[in-house]
Amino acid sequence: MPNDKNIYVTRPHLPPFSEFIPYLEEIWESKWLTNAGPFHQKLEKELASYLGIEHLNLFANGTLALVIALQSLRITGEVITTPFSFVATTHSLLWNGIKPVFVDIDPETFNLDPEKIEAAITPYTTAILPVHVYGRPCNVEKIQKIADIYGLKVIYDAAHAFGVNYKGSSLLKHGDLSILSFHATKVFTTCEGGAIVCPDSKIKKRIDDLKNFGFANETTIVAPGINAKMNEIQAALGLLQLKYINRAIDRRREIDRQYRDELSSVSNMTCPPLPADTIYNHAYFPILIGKGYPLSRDELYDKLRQNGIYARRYFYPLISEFPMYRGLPSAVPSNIPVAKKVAGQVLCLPIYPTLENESITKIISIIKERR
Ligand code: T4K
Repeated sequence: MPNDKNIYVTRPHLPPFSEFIPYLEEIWESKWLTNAGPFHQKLEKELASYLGIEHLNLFANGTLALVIALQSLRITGEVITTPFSFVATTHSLLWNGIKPVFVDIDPETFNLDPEKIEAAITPYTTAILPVHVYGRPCNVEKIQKIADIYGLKVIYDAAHAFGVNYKGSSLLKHGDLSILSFHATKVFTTCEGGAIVCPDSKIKKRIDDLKNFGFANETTIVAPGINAKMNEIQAALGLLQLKYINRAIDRRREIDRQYRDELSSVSNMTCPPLPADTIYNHAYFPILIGKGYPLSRDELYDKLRQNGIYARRYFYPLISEFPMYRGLPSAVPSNIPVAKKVAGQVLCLPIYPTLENESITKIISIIKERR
């Protein structure tokens, strides 16, 4: 259980409670609690407009959004993906009876290395499932080029990439579909929640059916769909969150700058540079601990914990090391050496809008203290 004195890797940015009450009153009054109610419909529209995308389907969480995204495009066989992510990425493949094929990551972006994708394609490959890890854009151009040559679908796990803009437009416009997470730990939250971003209304309708048991209308079931709907209370929180989201991201940007200014001079420790051509959401602040730093990554992690600072080793262990994946031929460490190295060096520092300057100073001074 969180303790107020501790500093966590993240905290949800909640709007003033008093402003949420009128939304709750409206829900109580209407007795409309779920099944694409008015707040749900409004949030889908407002999010699409805020994010600069065509269509968006709200979900109960990001994992179900991933599972349904794969189903909506009828993905089967093998899918190429990254071992350096949260385990939900590949669990969504197993839930669809699909075999994950791990490909190594790029040491700069921490995302799938496009140069290594082609070698992993087999006659069974139907799609690529890259992740914009920490909200940092994948090499979307190169990935699309490979997908076009081999006739593959691309579904982006954009769980961390809310609001990220790449080369002048939403990063979420790339690929066939993108999924978002609105979990409590994310830049934009509805407690639990998620979305699929899709380019046209036809696929939106199919996704809407799949997340509602497969109902196309009152009497027609078109697929063995699931219940993955977002409820009205979550959607109302999302609408209120949207009013504060720009300020929240601005504060994250300030914190990022402060860490970067203070930590970039620390030797044998790197703050990966901000992604190029990107308006970033500052969802995470990863640092990499190198060999000459006085402590190992895990020793620094422990030292911070002893001081009440709960930094996190996202994403260690690699997904490919978990029991349900480690037997796969692509999970052998020699196939994914960069991912293995980064997972052993990375530490994500606390970053969230209500993180106080005093706490930032404390974190920086512990990292700079060379013992
Ligand atoms: N794809 C990717 C790439 C993802 O990263 C995720 C989720 C998904 C897909 C799936 O999306 P969802 O189905 O979750 O929508 C967290 C989250 O549970 C998970 O959503 C997230 N990625 C992952 C990266 O992080 P944990 O196990 O690290 O969470 P936890 O409970 O340790 O929370 C971290 C810190 O956040 C706590 O120390 C304190 C703070 N916190 C957390 C919660 C839940 C709060 O202040 N309030 C809260 O309510 O997994």
